Amino acid sequence: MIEDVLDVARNGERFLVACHRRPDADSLGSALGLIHTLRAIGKEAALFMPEQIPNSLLFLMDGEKGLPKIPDGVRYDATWVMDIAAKALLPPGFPTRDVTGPVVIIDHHHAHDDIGDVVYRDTDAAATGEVVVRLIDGLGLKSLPEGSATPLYAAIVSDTGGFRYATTRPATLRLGARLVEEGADPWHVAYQLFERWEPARLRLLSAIIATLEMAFDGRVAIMRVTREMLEICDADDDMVEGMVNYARRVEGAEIGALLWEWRMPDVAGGHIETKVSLRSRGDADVSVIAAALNGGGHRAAAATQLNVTIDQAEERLRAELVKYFGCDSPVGDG
Ligand SMILES: [Mn+2]
Repeated sequence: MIEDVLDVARNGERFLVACHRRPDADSLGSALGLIHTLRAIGKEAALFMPEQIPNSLLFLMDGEKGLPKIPDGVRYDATWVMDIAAKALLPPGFPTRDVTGPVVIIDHHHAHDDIGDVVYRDTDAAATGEVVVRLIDGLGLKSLPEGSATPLYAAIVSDTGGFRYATTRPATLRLGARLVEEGADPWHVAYQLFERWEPARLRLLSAIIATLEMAFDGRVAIMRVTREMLEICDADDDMVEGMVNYARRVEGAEIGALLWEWRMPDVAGGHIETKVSLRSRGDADVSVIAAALNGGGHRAAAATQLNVTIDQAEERLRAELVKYFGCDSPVGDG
């Protein structure tokens, strides 16, 4: 409940704020928004950031330094983790309980497992950034804390695809207006998040689009990205973010899928698994397909990771799609 969360903020003095693994704009933007909020009510707040921040999100940091690890002997009154639905998504090296204190979850996903001692999850919110604004209002702050408008605006713009997705409600747009009134610059944020692509990323997009295959009578668009493609394009994994949306663009496709050869960062020798990202335009529920493959997500966006080769992953995906549609993909389709 929101009151429990506000009590944590009021009663503690020193906080740690973390994002989910491989932070995105909502996770990092809401973390920074919360940090500015905690400081505005006179508390100490630090960002835990053990991973490299993607280039497209560096503008959010605005002089803020993340802690790659916790200095010896430091203890927190509570640790907040933003935009996280499952324990497996905690950042690498997340400190133990004696260091973190109680763990507070602020999120807008359906939870996959029990995580956190105090949980505020609003599955109606378009972004975790929206939930943070509710905390700001709940704490009775008269205006948005200094430095919070841009990261919170970025969080919402990113998770709504630029106020385009079905999660965009009148309240979301009003909140966007409020954040712009408080100093967020729409073009600056959109440019950083969506429009500023390195040449390698465009080359990678071109290579990914070249793999497009249509299946199930045009109802499914499947693309892939391999380690070889990344190497040839001189691209890195961060650049794959959002590529699956191009599969969803195909007219007539109800589901877009991207199969991605993923090098496990924590495993020596670079063990490779396959990530399967799924998108729908709203009619198909891809969370059902992802769940059948031990993954999860929303109706319109879901994913899983399989410890198999990319070809085996495609076979398993197609088998689930056969079950989902109740029909076979016609031979020669594509
Ligand atoms: Mn989010």
